Amino acid sequence: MLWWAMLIGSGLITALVLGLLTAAVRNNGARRSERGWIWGWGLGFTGAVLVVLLGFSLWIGERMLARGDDALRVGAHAAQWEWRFTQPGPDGLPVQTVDTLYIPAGESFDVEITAQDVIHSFWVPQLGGKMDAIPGHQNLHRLRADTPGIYEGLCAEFCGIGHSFMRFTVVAYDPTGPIPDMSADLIPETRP
Ligand SMILES: [Cu+2]
Repeated sequence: MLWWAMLIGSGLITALVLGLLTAAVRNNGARRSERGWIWGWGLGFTGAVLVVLLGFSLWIGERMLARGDDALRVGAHAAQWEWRFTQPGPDGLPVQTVDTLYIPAGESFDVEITAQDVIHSFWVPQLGGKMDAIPGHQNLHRLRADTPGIYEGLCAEFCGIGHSFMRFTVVAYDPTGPIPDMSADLIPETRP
């Protein structure tokens, strides 16, 4: 939603600039009031668009912060070179998986991001921004998948020779249906 608002806002300003360029190229010598252009369109219009975008992004950004409410919590633990995820299993109890995170679609969830060895970075481009995974420290990151589907994620911080293997998958399932079969991704020692 923020992305679309930014696109519309910057599109409006780009249209204004292109319109002015076209007018300048086609100018047949007629002089218009410079003052009106500068104050009205140059400052008034672009300023209004930027203020609306700023207000909107503050409002959306505030709602995107992880906070102590009752949002679902999952864990993402980075290590050279894999991700270990903790999330509710089929019977509601937490289970650990490797390189695949299962979350319900349509609701916000917080990821507790930690690291084993060096700094990694958790990133699912389609769901939101990046968050560092730092050894000895826990970062919280709020995300949300609006529709069920499979979202690709990756480590976004160079973390050693196996860095490019640190890709993972987020499976967003329909919360009204059954939880998908996770058995292939369960960590062997935690397999029931
Ligand atoms: Cu990494």
